[in-house]
Amino acid sequence: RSTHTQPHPHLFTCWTSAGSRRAWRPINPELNGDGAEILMKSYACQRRTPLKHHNAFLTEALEILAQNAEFNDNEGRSVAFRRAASVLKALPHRVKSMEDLRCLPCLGDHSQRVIKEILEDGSSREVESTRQSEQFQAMKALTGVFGVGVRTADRWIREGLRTPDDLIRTGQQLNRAQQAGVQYYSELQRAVTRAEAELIMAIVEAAVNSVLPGCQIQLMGGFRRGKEVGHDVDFLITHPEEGKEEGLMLKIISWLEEQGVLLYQKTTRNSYVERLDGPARSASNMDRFERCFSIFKLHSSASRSGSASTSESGSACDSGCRAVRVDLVVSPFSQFAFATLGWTGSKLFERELRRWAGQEKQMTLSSHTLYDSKQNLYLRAQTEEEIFAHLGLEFIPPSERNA
Ligand code: DCT
Ligand code: MG
Repeated sequence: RSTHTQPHPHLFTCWTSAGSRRAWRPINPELNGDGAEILMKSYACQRRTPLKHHNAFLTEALEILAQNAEFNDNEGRSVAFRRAASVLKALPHRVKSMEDLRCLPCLGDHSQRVIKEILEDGSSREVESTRQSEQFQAMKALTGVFGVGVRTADRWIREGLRTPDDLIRTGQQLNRAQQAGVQYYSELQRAVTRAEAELIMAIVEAAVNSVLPGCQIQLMGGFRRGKEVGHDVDFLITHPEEGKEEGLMLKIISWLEEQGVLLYQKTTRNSYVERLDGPARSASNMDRFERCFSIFKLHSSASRSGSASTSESGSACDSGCRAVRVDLVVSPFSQFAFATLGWTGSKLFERELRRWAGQEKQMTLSSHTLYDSKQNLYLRAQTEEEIFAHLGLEFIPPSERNA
């Protein structure tokens, strides 16, 4: 089988033999299975990635290696494994042999070796030894504490600490977020269900409506993409009259505090001013909206009550009540479409959108704006559809952004 110069840099089609004739096959994923190759575009934001897919047995393994690379502060390697996993999530069938991977983009040598071993032996030695390594497990446990990043966890591990209980036992200096993280550890480890997310939505709506009527409130992140569980609940809030949203977060927080809903909160104010900041993204890619990282106390019959924690860390509030991580973001109305796109995720989908904008379109995309460097102007948008159109991309609905 010979390959041919690609007709378009983002179309990964294969040069296939059809009798004596060789031709670019018009490829339709629906036709796959009768020998037709799959058309797989190279940026995740050009593809439809459903939540449920056919290759979890491979993607979970690759994502272990991605996570381990993150723990080792190796972002490039981590993204390479995540891109490989993401391509497999977009395949309309289960991978049965290495032949099925012909012509797929983003599958580097290392990812291919891992896939080959799993296909042949049922598991990958590298993945299994990573999963079982003390270093990996300790990093997972410690970065699983709210407020703890890779660098801090790594320092603690070098000091011989392994678990959140070790932090308490040895009397580590913890900041306020980490203290809450340790206190509610086992609660926050438990997946948040959609039913719980909806209960929290009702509380947030009550808070927002009572301090500023007429706001729009949207459930973001994984729940907007159709996930049934998440590690937190993300909300985006705006008001159709630009300017009315200023100072809104503080009012919402006061209301929630009065109701005794908050176990923890840290609010950062909106620091984005287009006129002063321009389109450049901050190094961390974080947006700069008014934002509140919080832990809600949820009383509910829908939320499973009474954590059966036996460890010192993680004892939640009283039984019948549950701690849940909640992120609140307030956006000016004119930036709402960009904020919506930026806060829907997945993280890889967002990263790929920004990479597409920069590399293919000479544009800068953030959760605030889209800037066109060739025309030297900001491209405005009222809807996500308009942003995809500005970027020259087919619109991908949230439920298919699970890259
Ligand atoms: N986000 C991003 N880049 C990051 C962090 C977040 O683009 N580094 C965006 C994408 C998703 C959204 O913010 C919410 O983030 P998370 O809650 O971390 O992700 P999630 O998809 O909602 O995952 P989960 O279901 O586990 O909460
Ligand atoms: Mg989330």
